Amino acid sequence: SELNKDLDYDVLIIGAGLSGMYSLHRMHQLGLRTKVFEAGGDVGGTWYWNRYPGARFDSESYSYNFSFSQEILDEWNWSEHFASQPETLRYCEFLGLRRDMQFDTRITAAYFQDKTNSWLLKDEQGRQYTSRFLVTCIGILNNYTMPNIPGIHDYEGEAYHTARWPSVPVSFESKRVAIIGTGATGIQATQEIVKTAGHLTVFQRTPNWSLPLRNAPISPEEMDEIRSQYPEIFRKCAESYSCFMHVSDTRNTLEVSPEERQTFWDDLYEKRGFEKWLGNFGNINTNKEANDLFSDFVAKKIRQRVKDPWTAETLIPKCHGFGTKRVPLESGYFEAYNQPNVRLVDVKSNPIECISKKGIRTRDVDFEFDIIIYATGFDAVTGSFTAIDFQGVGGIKLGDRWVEGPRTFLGLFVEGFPNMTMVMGPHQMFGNIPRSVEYAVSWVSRFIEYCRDHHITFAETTHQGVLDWTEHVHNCAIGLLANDVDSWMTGVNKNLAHKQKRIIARYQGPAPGYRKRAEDVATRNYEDLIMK
Ligand code: NA7
Repeated sequence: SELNKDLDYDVLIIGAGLSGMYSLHRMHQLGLRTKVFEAGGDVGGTWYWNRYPGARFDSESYSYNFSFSQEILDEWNWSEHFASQPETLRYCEFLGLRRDMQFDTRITAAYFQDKTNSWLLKDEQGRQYTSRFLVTCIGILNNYTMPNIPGIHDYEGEAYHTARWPSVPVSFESKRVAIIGTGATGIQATQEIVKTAGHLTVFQRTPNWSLPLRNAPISPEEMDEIRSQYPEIFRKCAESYSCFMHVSDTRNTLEVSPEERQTFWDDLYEKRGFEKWLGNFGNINTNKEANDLFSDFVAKKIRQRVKDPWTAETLIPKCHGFGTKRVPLESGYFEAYNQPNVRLVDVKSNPIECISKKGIRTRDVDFEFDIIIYATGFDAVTGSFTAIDFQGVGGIKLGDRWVEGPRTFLGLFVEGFPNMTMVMGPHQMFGNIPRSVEYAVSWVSRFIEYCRDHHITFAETTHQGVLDWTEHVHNCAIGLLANDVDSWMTGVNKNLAHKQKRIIARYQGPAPGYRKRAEDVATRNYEDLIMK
């Protein structure tokens, strides 16, 4: 701190979700003067904002929690295999990481100060803060987007985006409810709201390959059993491709006999969580023929579950294969369409023309609604960064650096942005997020500790480092069917004019490979970076 005595803080952190909370904890352990800014009124990030009915984990609860504190592992009990949003928000609050957090503070600008090698942050109220280091913990799914449909503001009923759900309960009792969007969020909201709504209409543009979540309560005895297995759970996550408890089957889909394949998939279909995706034959993600076979298997299940043949066919994706987008997990989603008060509208064949004062007007039908729910997604990954005016050395804008897609070193550093590290930045390992967060935060805190101990006041990635990492990320993406499909994972958001082109937004190689490369940099005392 002696080095930074003219600055307000040693470290500033933006965001109080999982990344920001754990970063703060590590900075406290280092005894650094730290401040966290959070736009929301409390901790939780994703779990603070996404309070929509039905919001819950698709990761096993006990693979999602932090592993850094034995005390927390001993004290916290999960009540379900896949916890709901209220429980997860309680978990975030329970962590007790609020000291040095400033809530209701939206950072609008972050400028690197060349003369002092420091960061200057500005908030919405015009207040300013300076520090040596900046750690961005702004999430990958943060800036929600509204659909680009005319008339949204004309609507006179209740309207909500799922990512800005009010804290007061919303009643659907005898209401006519519309949901636009059938991603992971729309599917979770639909299957919950259908339980109480008077009438529900789902507006679908693209169907998704969704599979049963198979959630179940956790009894106290079972929780004790899980607790005793934590080391094993975290070991599995550390070794797996994308930090989940599931390991893919190395057999080639096409070399397994049809009977054996059918038995394997029938068993898999009964399993919990992402096992059906991540524990599947690995080559369904790379081989179109293998992918088609499993997609057909899932299509048959949808046909068995949905009574009306038109609805069933409309709910089956035709233009993308299974698992090429994030697979939403469901609990009774398909059966919801068997209820007489539920209707599916295919906006591809019957497009939405506008939102009217009373509801939604499509080409064929003029609908009236009491409530419209927008489950229309996010300006993902890079959107969190472009929402803030980041300026690096010589006033260079981060947005300008990334016009052709993100370019980073390890997803942690950006060229021209010294002393700034990103937790869950583009081209970083995502997967089961908390596992990746724990690693990235540990890397960042060891790096900041090193800088402190070696009186380093300037640290930046090299141009070559960025070239090499960007090339590596692009190489890891080769052959994965997911990159041939529009989704938030390929950076596409059809509601945003500048996001119509696919990019490689995330690192898609194995997580252990990511950690090995990042660890090598740390072990070699960060000599890959320019340090002064
Ligand atoms: P997603 O997965 O981006 O889904 C957004 C949904 O909204 C998707 O079905 C879109 O259809 C639909 N959408 C968006 N704009 C429109 C318009 N204008 N008209 C009709 N339909 C529209 O976001 P989620 O919130 O569900 O999930 C994000 C992640 O959060 C999820 O993957 C988990 O990791 C957690 P489209 O597919 O673009 O045709």
